Amino acid sequence: MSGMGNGEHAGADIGSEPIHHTVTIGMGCFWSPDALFGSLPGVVRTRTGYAGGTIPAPTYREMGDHSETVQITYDPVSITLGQLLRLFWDNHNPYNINDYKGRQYRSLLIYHHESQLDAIHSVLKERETSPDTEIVQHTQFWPAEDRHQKYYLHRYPQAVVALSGLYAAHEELVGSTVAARLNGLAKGYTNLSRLREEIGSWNIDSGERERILHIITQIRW
Ligand code: MHO
Repeated sequence: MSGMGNGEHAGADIGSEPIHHTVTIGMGCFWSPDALFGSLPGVVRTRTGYAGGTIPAPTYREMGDHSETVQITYDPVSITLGQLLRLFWDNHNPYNINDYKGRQYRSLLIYHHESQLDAIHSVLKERETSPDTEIVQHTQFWPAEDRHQKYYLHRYPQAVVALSGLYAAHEELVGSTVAARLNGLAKGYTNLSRLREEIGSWNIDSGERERILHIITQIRW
């Protein structure tokens, strides 16, 4: 997934290939925002991880000065950064009174390209008060352990087993749009009929579409 950096903003026209953008957000425990943003049409991929600090190779137990974050890759034609940011600020408490959240849970917004600053400033202007969110440029993102990826989907082991038939590597499964949506479904941020309708509009071959629909229809959500 090295292709998720700044390079994705370069090159205005690469034919019909969609250009994806990335933003990384910290808004407390990363399980729920992984599901919230993963449920949204236009979000291509989510990953939980540690960012915003300096120690190398952080883990959940030894996070050091990093924060829990979700890295969101999105198609800016389908969903704007402004929409993502409104959801970000409307779905957590972005104030850190007396540092009660500590670094692990602080409100953090990491932009991946300077062109994202305009949207950040204009959404900030819409707000009545200015949040304590720290806004910094992306340097390094350390993916979290498997058990923290698509956390709510783990409640449906059948779904994970079925999906592993679609993806050769576990990392591919975790990084798939389908897993992001199903994690959102498992948490209750979307519903089955909305999801089926969306999958009907995806630009994938009909065999793959059938296999995905078959899997999600089999499971009792
Ligand atoms: N209160 C949650 C936080 C987990 S989140 C990955 C728990 O430990 O159950 O920080």
